[in-house]
Amino acid sequence: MARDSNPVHHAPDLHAQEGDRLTTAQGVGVDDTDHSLTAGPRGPVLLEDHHLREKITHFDHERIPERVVHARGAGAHGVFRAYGNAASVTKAAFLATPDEETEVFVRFSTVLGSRGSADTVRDVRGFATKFHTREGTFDLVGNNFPVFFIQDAVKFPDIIHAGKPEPDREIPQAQSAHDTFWDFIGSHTESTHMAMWAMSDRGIPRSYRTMEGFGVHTFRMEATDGTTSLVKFHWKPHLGVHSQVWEEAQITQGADPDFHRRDLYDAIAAGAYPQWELGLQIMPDTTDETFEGIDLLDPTKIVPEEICPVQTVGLLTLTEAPENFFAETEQVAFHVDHVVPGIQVTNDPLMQGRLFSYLDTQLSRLGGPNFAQLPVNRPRTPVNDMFRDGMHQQAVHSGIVAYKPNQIDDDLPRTSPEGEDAFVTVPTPVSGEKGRHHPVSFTDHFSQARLFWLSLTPVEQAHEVEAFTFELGKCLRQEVKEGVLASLACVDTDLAARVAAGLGLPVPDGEVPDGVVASPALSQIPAEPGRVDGRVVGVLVADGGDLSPVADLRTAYADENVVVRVVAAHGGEISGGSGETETAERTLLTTRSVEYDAVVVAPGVAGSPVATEPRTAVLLLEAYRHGKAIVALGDGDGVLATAGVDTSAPDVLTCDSVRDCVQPLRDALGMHRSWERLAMFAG
Ligand code: HDE
Repeated sequence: MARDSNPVHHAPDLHAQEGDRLTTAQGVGVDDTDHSLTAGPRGPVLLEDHHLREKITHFDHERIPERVVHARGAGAHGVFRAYGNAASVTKAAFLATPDEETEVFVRFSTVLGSRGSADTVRDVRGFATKFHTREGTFDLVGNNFPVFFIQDAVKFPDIIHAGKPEPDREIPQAQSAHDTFWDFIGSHTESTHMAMWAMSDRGIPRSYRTMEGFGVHTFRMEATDGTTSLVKFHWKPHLGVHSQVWEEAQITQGADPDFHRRDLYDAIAAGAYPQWELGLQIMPDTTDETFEGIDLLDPTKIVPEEICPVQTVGLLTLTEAPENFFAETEQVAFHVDHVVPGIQVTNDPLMQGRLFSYLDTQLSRLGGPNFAQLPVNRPRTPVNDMFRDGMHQQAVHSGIVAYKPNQIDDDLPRTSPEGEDAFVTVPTPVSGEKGRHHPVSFTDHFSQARLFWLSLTPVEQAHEVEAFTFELGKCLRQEVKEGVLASLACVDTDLAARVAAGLGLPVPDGEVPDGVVASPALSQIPAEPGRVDGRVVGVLVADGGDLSPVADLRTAYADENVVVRVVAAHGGEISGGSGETETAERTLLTTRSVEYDAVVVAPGVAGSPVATEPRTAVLLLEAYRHGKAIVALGDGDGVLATAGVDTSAPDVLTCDSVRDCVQPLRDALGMHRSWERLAMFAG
């Protein structure tokens, strides 16, 4: 999509920079913006220099408060196309109308870190989507996990205070591996299920493009005929659900803190548009709001896909990076209560608290009540809200009437008569005694944590054990570790024993729930190779070697948008043995294994200084340890052996020619990692 197709760019009334002449904020031409006005060449700077003061004053106020959570994020514009099959459950036009296209803006984020923190930390990821529908704005403010740490919004400041850097020394940044976080988790058994997700591979996604998304709470949908259903939202990535491994995530934090951001923008620039299908789990709207014994108002519970399949109802495609990070990604304001006719909130107490929080925080973050007028937030439908004035008001409202009812203006604007689309709350009955209740149906904190554990494959379980052992191993206080181990002992005896062994602590007793059935859909390991779009293959080449594999691999994977990168000892041009040349895109100094999903060693590297350069061994051994496909072409196997890579290990491919490796390499990429090799390391 061309640059000027950015919808925000073309929003009406947008004051952009205009013309080619430098001016002051008042539009007066500036003759010199590099020298302050002084009395004499070496004299004092004069207060009279308006341009100097205006320029610095504006600069001084360039920063706004970062989000209190989800501060680090990246966004993109795109389009959502409805399949139309959701019409039986919702009257929301953007879902119910076949082929209806709706402009969207999506912002992905981490939760704990500051705006400048690294992308690949272990954390939950935000997945917030603003649908600019023709019936007004719908925001689906979700995460990449389907559950949350707490059941009641009143606990949100507590969990966030516990997870943020400890306030005395403000460390650690963007990390959950510290005492206060695990102190909270150990003393809140309802957090155990979410902690299992956070310690799984899901906590360290490979890319935003390979994350699932979830609305978490149960919503109520209303169809045209008035029938209602209880619904959970899912985003299913076209590329499958893939993660980094922990050491890789840690290396990435230093080697490329912008890894996910860059990946998102690069994919869009390359035309490999990220895509997700929107899915719904549709359940009957019963008076007890439960499904198969699961309380649908409890945000620490999932409904396994095996008992309520996800039905896909539309396709999201991200097509354009923002033109300006601040204007769009930083100023976008989502709200759980931005819903359109056909979609309603429920009494989930976590959701109810969120209904208050988002607008409240945005008032201070965006400096007043008029942020809905910002281009990225502005509804694409006419707005006639009768709100007036306030900080940063952009509109020049005409007329004298801003109240209802009125006689002066024929009582305009009118409210919507019955039958015309307006948001009308479904009249659900409410009764009960006022009080600070603890519903009995919210008290089972371990059976779904166990369900999650049982649904993982052995290698994924090994990663879970490693993550708990790492995080608790970073805690300084014994009672904190013991508190969490006590919860793990109620999830699974083997899990608790393995983590305890790693920490050198005794295994506590725990009562493990009976009769829990696994949900295979929760495992990330694909049954068969998936799509490989946007996957990156690094080809290690040397001067005087054979460079033809670079072009051959590019040709072989051209249709699938696989990126083939030339890695060499030095920058500039590399000359092959037969006179061919390639430009080095990365050098051993500027690259790191984390950039590649697979590494290929070209023929001829073996005899060159590249083979014995220590960074070559680092590159290859990291790729090997992280379960990535490695290909040795021709004499490349010698390079692997020198580096210490076991050439007989799974998915270490030795091939005479590119032709022989194209299919096995594609399959290996499609499986994402060599699970067999990772299982070997997991012991
Ligand atoms: Fe949020 N959350 N949250 N949250 N949340 C915010 O709103 C809050 C929760 C989520 O890219 C804040 O504008 C409370 C669950 C995302 O701009 C704030 C509770 C889920 C984003 C806030 C929760 C989310 C936020 C901070 C417990 C998944 C980033 C800045 C009741 C379903 C949106 C802002 C973006 C942001 C409050 C729990 C998702 C403070 C009180 C559960 C994706 O209002």
